[in-house]
Amino acid sequence: PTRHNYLRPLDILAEAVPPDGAASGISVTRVQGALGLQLSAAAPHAVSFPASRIFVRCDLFPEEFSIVVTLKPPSLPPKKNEYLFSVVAEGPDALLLGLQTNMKVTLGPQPPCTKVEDAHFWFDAGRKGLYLCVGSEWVSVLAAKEKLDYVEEYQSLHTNSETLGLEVFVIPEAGLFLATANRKTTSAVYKWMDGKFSSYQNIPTQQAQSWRHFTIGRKVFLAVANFDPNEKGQEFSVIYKWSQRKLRFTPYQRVPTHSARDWEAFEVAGEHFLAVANHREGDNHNIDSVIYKWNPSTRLFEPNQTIATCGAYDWEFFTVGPYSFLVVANAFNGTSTKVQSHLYVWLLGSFQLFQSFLTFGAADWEVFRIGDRIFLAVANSHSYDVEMQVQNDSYVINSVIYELNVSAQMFVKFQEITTCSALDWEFFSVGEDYFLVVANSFDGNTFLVNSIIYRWQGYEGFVAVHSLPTFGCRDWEAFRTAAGSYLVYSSAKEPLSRVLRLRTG
Ligand SMILES: [Ca+2]
Ligand SMILES: [Ca+2]
Ligand SMILES: [Ca+2]
Repeated sequence: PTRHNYLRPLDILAEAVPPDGAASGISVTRVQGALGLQLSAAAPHAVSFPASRIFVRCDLFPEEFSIVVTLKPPSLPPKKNEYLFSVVAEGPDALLLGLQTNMKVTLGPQPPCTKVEDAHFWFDAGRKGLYLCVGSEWVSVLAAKEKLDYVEEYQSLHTNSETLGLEVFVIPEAGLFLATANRKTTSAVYKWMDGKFSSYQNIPTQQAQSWRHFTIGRKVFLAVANFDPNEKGQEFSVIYKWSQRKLRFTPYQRVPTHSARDWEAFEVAGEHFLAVANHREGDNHNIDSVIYKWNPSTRLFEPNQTIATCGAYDWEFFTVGPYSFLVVANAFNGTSTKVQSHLYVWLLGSFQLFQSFLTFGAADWEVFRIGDRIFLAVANSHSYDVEMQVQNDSYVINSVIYELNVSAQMFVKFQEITTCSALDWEFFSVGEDYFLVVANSFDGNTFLVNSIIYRWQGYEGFVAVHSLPTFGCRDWEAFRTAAGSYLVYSSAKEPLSRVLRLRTG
């Protein structure tokens, strides 16, 4: 059957009610301003009309349609075969579909859906969704479109010290966790319990910059990027493994790094990789960052490829169809923050240069998809050049969103957004809307600057919708629980991270 896009919403009752409604026991009534039809209980009646009257240009009854019914029953006796709406075949008068009046709607948490509940409804008040039990599954039949209304402060998380990176992750059967990369000698893992993050485990780190959670098979790992050497002068970052027995992270592998800023974990052709962003070695920012590959027989990560970087800050991995990409944020070459950040593509067993972007103290790349469009946003933190006089506004600069042009096989500038020493972009969605939040950290005078939430508005691109006062904002993460959607951000300038709740209406 062809699609019948010309079908507009129809007032079925208006079709069905005969002009002399009153004579057939139907009267027009008004309840609280809403016009309705009252069916008299005394005279049983079938109000019907042939479907051909509405489907004038199609021979077949549509496979899918929806009916909106507002029913105000004084009382409904549970009679069998009493329908609010039915579709009857022509000729033999066989019932094709019947919407019964004695619908069972359960409220509260998700009830079981077995044979007993078949054809029952469940209304999830939290998510404003109506579900129908079909077979043994709750099928969504009506879902309210969630819209971001505003954000509200939800939890103040006092941390061991200033927090540079945040990582939110789920461990199956253990729960939702937040790892904080703290400036001083102890970082922490928090567990979401009773709707709050509670202290769960402290982990000694050296000026930790970020955490990266990843899994290999059923093994759960958490890698920390240590910026400083330890008290013995040894410089390394550590991969921790989740112990199913201790229910804690335990050290698994030490990896020599140089002022590590970031770890990225990814899989290419069934093999597991970890890439470290080495920021500098001593005063030298022009060093190698390293991609490690998991060796399934030694069960260790081994160096696989080195990539020359300058003041590397962040790695971001993504795929486009069969292609794997890795992009690095290069922040500083020793004299200038105006450097090329490079995008690499996996070809013949290694990453090869694909495209370069001029960036200014690039601190973060964020890849995201809207429909079938692919975007890459860079957070530019600082415009600085030794040879040029440092300008006052060198922190208030543009960060750039690029979009993949598939036919040109390259990313092209999509939008520039003015940011204040941007350190992170985080993409998230609420209902059918897409958002980007930026970590604005410094405007040249103060760390007290607003971080901004932008909403995707199609042709207009991203438009600022919320301004959130932050202090030395360093990292944003979005996460969801059964109870709702949240954002959490860290501060590099005070030992306080904040969880914000996304209020939807
Ligand atoms: Ca990263
Ligand atoms: Ca990011
Ligand atoms: Ca982030």
